[in-house]
Amino acid sequence: MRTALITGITGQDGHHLTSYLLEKGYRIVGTVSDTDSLRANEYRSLHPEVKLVKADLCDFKSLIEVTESSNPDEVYNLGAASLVSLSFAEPEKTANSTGLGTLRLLEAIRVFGANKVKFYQASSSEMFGLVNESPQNELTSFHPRSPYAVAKTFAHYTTQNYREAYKMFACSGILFNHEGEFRRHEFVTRKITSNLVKIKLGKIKRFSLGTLTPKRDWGYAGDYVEAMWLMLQHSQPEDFVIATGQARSVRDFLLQAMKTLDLGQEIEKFVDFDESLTRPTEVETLVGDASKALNTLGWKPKTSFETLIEIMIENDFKIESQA
Ligand code: G4F
Repeated sequence: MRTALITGITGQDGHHLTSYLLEKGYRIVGTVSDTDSLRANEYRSLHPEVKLVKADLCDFKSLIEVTESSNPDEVYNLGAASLVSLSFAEPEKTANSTGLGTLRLLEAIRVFGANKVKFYQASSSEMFGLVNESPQNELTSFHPRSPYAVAKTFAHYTTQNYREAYKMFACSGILFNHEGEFRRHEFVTRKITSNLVKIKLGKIKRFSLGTLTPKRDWGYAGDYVEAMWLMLQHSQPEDFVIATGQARSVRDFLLQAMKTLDLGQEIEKFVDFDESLTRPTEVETLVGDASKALNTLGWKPKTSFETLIEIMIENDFKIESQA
């Protein structure tokens, strides 16, 4: 039986990756910074067979201990301070967990047994930032526009360096935005679906958003975790862009969600603009070219933009109807 060690296991991708790997017969160990937190308890109720261990990306000793005690074949580093907007308020914390945390984990694996363990780093399309070409692929240069993206870029290059310096099987998936039923409410897609469902149910009348013009390449998180696993089964460690290849604006997402809920197409009826939700440096458009993943790993996205929104709305309907 193969063992996977997953950091950030209680996050969106952790939930999807857990289900995916359990179906493949893996033993899974997940790290959490607090074993009694609400998120840890929620996770445990969904996946009671998974062992949660207290470890923190900011604490090297805990990473050494969990690597040794779990004795993993594969390590998925999904742990990060993942809210781009919050990273402007907490740049040092972000750099420590998202950037240096990856270095600490790689170093723990190197000390433990670099040749045995395969390592996956959750890199982000945010690293492309102020893009110089579209769509973005594995060779596109980075121009990060937030403390989050700067930290992710550090982690990406650190992963590359451990691969080259120590011959580790270490690779990065440069994932474009991916959403779904486990998305936290702070991200714009979930904020839109959950608030529109509340409006549909008569619970609220309006909600606020920042700028609606930025475009993102939105896919379904359930499809993207398959790509993470495929990267670690490939004959050699390489980096891959994972994306749908289609850019949609926040406005497009909002209008499609309103359409799905039969709420018409007049945004002003429900949404206020809130200046405080804008960012000091915005990323205007991200769209990925995942042809390397298709040609090398045989991966392609399965879920359409419209179906993704239906999945999220159906899930929010279930939650909000019971609340
Ligand atoms: O949903 P977002 O916060 O996601 P963002 O910043 O694109 O980052 C996400 O995707 C990355 C992959 O490319 C991940 F690495 C990262 O961890 C995260 O998962 O914002 C999307 C867009 C932005 O342009 C933002 O300015 O939506 C805009 N927006 C407009 N109003 C808003 C809001 N974003 C949020 N979070 N909240 C708003 O009210």
